[in-house]
Amino acid sequence: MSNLVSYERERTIGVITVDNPPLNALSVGVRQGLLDGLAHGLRDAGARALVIMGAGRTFSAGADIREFDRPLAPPDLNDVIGRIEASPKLVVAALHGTALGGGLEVALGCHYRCALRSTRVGFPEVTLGLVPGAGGTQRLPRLVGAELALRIIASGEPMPAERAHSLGRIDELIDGDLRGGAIALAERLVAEGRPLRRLSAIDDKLEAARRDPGIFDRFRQEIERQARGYLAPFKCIEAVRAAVTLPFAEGLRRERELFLECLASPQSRAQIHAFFAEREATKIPDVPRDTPTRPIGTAAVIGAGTMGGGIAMTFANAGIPVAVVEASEEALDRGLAVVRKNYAATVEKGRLTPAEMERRLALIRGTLAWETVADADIVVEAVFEEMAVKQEVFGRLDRLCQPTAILATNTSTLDVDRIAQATSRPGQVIGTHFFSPANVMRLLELVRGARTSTETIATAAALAGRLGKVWVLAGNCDGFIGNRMLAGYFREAAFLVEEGATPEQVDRVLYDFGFAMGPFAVSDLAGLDVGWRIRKGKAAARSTDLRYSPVADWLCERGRFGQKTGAGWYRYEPGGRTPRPDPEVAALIAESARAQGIRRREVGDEEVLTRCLYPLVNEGARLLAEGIALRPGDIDVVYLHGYGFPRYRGGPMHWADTLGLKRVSDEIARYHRVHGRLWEPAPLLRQLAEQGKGFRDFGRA
Ligand code: 3H9
Repeated sequence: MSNLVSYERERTIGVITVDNPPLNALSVGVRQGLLDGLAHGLRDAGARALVIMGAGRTFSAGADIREFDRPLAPPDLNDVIGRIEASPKLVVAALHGTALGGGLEVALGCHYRCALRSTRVGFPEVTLGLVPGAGGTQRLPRLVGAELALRIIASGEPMPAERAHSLGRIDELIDGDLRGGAIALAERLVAEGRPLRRLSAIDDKLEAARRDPGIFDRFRQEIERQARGYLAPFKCIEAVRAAVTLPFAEGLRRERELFLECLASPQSRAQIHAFFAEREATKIPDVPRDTPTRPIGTAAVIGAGTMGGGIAMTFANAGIPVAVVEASEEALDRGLAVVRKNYAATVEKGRLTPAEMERRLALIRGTLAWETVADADIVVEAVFEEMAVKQEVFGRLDRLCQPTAILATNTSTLDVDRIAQATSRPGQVIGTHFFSPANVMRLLELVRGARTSTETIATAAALAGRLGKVWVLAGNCDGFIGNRMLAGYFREAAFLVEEGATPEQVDRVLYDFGFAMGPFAVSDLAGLDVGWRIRKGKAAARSTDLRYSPVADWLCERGRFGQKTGAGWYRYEPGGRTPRPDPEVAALIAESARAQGIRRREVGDEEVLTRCLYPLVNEGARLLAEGIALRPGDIDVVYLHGYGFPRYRGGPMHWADTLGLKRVSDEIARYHRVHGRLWEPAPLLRQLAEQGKGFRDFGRA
């Protein structure tokens, strides 16, 4: 027996246990171990039935994703599962923690399944750009019907054991001792002479779909919008269709073809990159996992504006009581009314019960009394984006808060160190840059000031996890990771329209690339006035010899703040959200081009794409060289979760790697020659390109 899988007998039941920490991924050794364990159990004359289970915290997280960058080594998981299913002795899967992907496929190969109530089961392959590849798409429809199987497989959402039990995916729920319960179940099944239920041989549940093959097209239409651009969800539909239209063995072959096709696709590589990048981002070299953290029992938020209200909801959603401090009764009432309205909208959509809404609202306490912050373990400031205001707030917080409290700022552009200077505890000051709407967007940029302590970082990181956020640590600079990179994206979008593109064309190209919206539609949604205010604050510092597009400022001067005023880069019908081209905007753009002596021309879509996206890559390279971002993957995580970069492209840095840095670097050098200093190539990008390397090699010797 391999040391990854063990066999032992208890009374008349042989127990095969997978022990491959941390999550019992089905690596090559585990697959071989399962075969050996099975053979052992079949040879063991004293064993009348077998149980397969996992040691540690989970049954199995599925195939070992780290093996996917090389050819799949034998034994094939399909063969392992086929052998389990063909076993002449009854086999029970005993699940706990998670049974995901290949793990669930192993369980479906067993004749019966039991699970602890806390177990979650599912097929997350689609989130990795894959279809289940070891029989999941063939056996699940035979267990629950094709229609439900489609939903489970194409969504990738894991399901709690109780629901899986009610659907017949799990035969028995067990409380307490899983091993004992599974052994007892196996004994009972044998005693009752129950049949070996081989899903490959059952197909009565497929009848409904055979009678109504239209379910596949209907499902395709249903997910088309949400899954726009992704390959895998549609391949999942094909695989389940094969379960309905082909005999089991042929269906299995078809599933494998589809799995391999997906595995070889750039999309899957991008999504697997995203999976590992998200986990890697939480590893900070000088903040090891065992860094002490402070308990966070209560919080306070300063400011009840859009951000403050959203941040307060985030705390309440995680069950953390939060005080919201405002300067005036009116602002407080307005802010809390928005919070209530947001919750009510969620209740209306059926995603929250009214009782839960009240419970969360009860955790949010509005107040005008600053002294309330004295109770908080962390205070998040979300006031007006101006240094003097922030410093005044932090000075006050420093005087009022308990000495151990963390003081966090939600600034998106200002210098965290200067804010920290207003306090006597710069070690406890950190940037927590939430994205709007803060209660919805998953990204949290934690910004480390020069003196932020490792304990403060570890505490904020642990809190971010409790708040359900994906977090990335950024160094302190203007715009941190996300917004600093974004400046070039918006800048080039504005230049492109001056040169002859239209806002509709630019937005269409980026939409087709996979963003939910292009830059102009996003600006109109977010409101143009915020950026205008920030630009006005920085106008004096702006270099006059650099090209600057005044069109956004002109729009604001005309009261065109975007959707909320019915006009911005586009115009909107009263109450409408559909952007319509506006001749007034076209005239302003033309005027700006004239004033700058720009000869307008036809701009190709490819140029639109590279002019908008290469600045992200170039600035990303600078952030890496400066140490503001620790890893290219961190930048990708920021863009995937904060800016709607399509996950199937992996983030800007991964995307650049897929194009090849030579190509990106050459093109940036060309833009530099044509457009000047704003396109100065980042030395790191040039260097990696010259060495034939990618960002993936950054930091590796
Ligand atoms: C599949 O099964 C294909 C088959 O259909 C067909 C095959 C032919 N492999 O997330 P965590 C690592 S595709 C390798 O922090 P949690 C992870 O990177 C697979 N490594 O824990 C991390 O490493 P590190 C379908 C894996 O408790 C460590 O384990 N399955 C795998 O927060 C801890 O992970 C999936 O897509 C893996 N399968 O969450 C499930 N899984 O410490 C993917 C994890 O070095 N996994 N690692 O950073 C998950 O969704 C979560 O890990 C899980 C636990 C929810 C299970």
